[in-house]
Amino acid sequence: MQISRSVARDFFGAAHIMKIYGHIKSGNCYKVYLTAELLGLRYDWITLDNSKGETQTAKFLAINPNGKVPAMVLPDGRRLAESNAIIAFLADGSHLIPQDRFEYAQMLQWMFFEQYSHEPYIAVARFIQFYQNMPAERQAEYDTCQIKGNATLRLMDHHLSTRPYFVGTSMSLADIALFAYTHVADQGGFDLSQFPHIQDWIKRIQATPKFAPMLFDD
Ligand SMILES: N[C@@H](CCC(=O)N[C@@H](CS)C(=O)NCC(=O)O)C(=O)O
Repeated sequence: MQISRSVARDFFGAAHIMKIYGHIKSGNCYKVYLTAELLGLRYDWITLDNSKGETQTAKFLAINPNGKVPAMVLPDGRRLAESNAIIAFLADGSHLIPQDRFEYAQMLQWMFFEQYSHEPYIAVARFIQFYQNMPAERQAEYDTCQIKGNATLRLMDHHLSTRPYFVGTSMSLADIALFAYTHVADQGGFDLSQFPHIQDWIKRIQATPKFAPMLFDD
């Protein structure tokens, strides 16, 4: 799959717009896709499937030596990895980043929370169940992910019980970072019907103008 947005190319075929490397079914990559779409940015999307080893080629390791997607290359050649860093770059100066200094720090708080207390359990359980079809040797790890992931979902549900978004009164990068793997958490065995405030928040995000769903066909 290659998603291309108004690509402008020079005589030598070099793109004048940024390139984003990723796999849309990956929540980390989907964060970047959703942010770019919500902001109406122009970009070339280059699909790399990490489950097929496509992130370990010499060509891609020259872009991200850590061998993980998403990664971004700017038209001038500068490279950036880590989903939350990329969306922070893309959304700089936009309505997706709070102006207020304290709310800005709260947004970062939830983005760090996502990487340390959410993704390692909810995304990993999804990987084991949805991609690997529950290999016996990962059952214990999966069970731990259920305990830790459900604790995270309870915390999120409680937070959302008194507010529409994670920070302030409008959607921010904190919501995008947490939405990516939460809205497909059922694919990792999590029962979202137990979390009504998360369910309402998911619907709120999906109703946002220019919202782009995760694509499941490639
Ligand atoms: N903290 C990184 C995690 C990136 C990540 O784990 N990417 C996975 C796909 S979701 C990957 O490319 N894995 C390939 C590998 O580990 O070889 C981020 O937020 O971008």
